[in-house]
Amino acid sequence: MTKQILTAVAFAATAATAALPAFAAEEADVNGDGMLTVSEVQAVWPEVSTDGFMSMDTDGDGLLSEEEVADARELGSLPEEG
Ligand SMILES: [Ca+2]
Ligand SMILES: [Ca+2]
Repeated sequence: MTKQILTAVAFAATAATAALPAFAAEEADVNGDGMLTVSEVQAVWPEVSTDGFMSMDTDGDGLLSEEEVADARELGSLPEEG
């Protein structure tokens, strides 16, 4: 029974990843520092221009924090997760 559940969970995770046009911010964060650089963003959202990135980077530190990503999603500048 447990094995069946684990298989189902693994399958669901694989299917979700394959179908996702948008990535979770944690997946985009290649170096795992909790912040997204312009290259990390563009690796998963190639449609985001550098200008677009700068407009999302509201405090201008050159990195998107989780909060800035959330704000960008609210404004529709970044694709929603899943
Ligand atoms: Ca990062
Ligand atoms: Ca920032």
